Amino acid sequence: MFKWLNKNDKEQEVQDEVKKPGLLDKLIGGLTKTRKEMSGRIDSILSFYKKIDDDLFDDLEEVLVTSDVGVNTTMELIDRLRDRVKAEKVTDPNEVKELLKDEIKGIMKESIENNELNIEPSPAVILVVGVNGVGKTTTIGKLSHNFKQKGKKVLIAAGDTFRAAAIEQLQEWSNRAGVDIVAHREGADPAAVIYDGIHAAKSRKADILICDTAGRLHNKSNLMNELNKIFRVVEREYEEAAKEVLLVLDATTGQNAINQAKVFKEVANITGVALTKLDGTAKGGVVIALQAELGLPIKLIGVGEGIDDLQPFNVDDFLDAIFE
Ligand SMILES: Nc1nc2c(ncn2[C@@H]2O[C@H](COP(=O)(O)OP(=O)(O)OP(=O)(O)O)[C@@H](O)[C@H]2O)c(=O)[nH]1
Ligand SMILES: [Mg+2]
Repeated sequence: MFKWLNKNDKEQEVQDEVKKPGLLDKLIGGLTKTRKEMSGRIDSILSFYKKIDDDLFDDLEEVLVTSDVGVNTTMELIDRLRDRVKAEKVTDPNEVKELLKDEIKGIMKESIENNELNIEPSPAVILVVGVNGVGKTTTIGKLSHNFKQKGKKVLIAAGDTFRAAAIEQLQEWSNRAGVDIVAHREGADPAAVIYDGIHAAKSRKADILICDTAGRLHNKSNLMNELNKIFRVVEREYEEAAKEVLLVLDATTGQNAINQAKVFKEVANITGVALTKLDGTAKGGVVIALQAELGLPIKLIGVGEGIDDLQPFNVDDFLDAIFE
């Protein structure tokens, strides 16, 4: 069976290289673990059954739930799959995988119509939020690089003033990406940094201001207070800017990422998710839960630690990469 999988992987890679070299390759490479886990288990089930019956659906349900797809979404998917199998009079278990993939695409597209960052028209401000260590600073570095390559003028504000090292790390990324940064000292008021960032963005005519924030989640009201102060400054000082509140989540944490998303959704008007570290995990199913179950648009995905390892999220490419 693995031979079969490997062969298909290769064929897909060749096809994709012709279509879009680079990005898709990286996506397919980064999602190897998720593909083996989710798609591999689905293949085993489907090759085990000779006909499509309730047991087959039960087994599929279990794979989806244990892949962090989310219970409600799994139920809905299995229902839709049953209907589809019945309506199209499908009898061969081997045909079920393609139908499942199709239904997952459907459910993800129906939940969210638009996975684009809210950065048009310029100027725009992106507030990057999320708990410690999920990859906020790295994502800001990669994102700055991507925007710069597209000819945008980017400015970064070092709103994580909790540690000196956080400011230095962001400075390093700003050098790497070749964009300007506004920073204060360790311990400064984050809202004051954002204030300065906004005024610098205006005077330097930046297209996009990207703001780092500290990810301390001691408790919900503390987080809410800190973020609200920043949001108020942005509303008051940069009314004209397009606004994106980007929640960064670490895909390797699976269910924890879902729980963090729920908390942040309660305290902030999250407009998008950047899901990092998809390269190191078999828990890529979390993408489906976040978008279809929580209604949060996945806008960016991290597939490595390098400056080029951040991609816009595309449902079709993502599911093709998982389900090959
Ligand atoms: N493999 C992989 N590693 C990543 C990715 N994104 C971030 N990382 C790594 O995750 C670690 C934490 O990243 P940071 O950007 O410092 O995370 P942060 O959210 O800013 O952390 P704090 O500032 O401590 O709250 C670093 O070692 C990054 O290299 C990714 O997409 N893939
Ligand atoms: Mg950081």
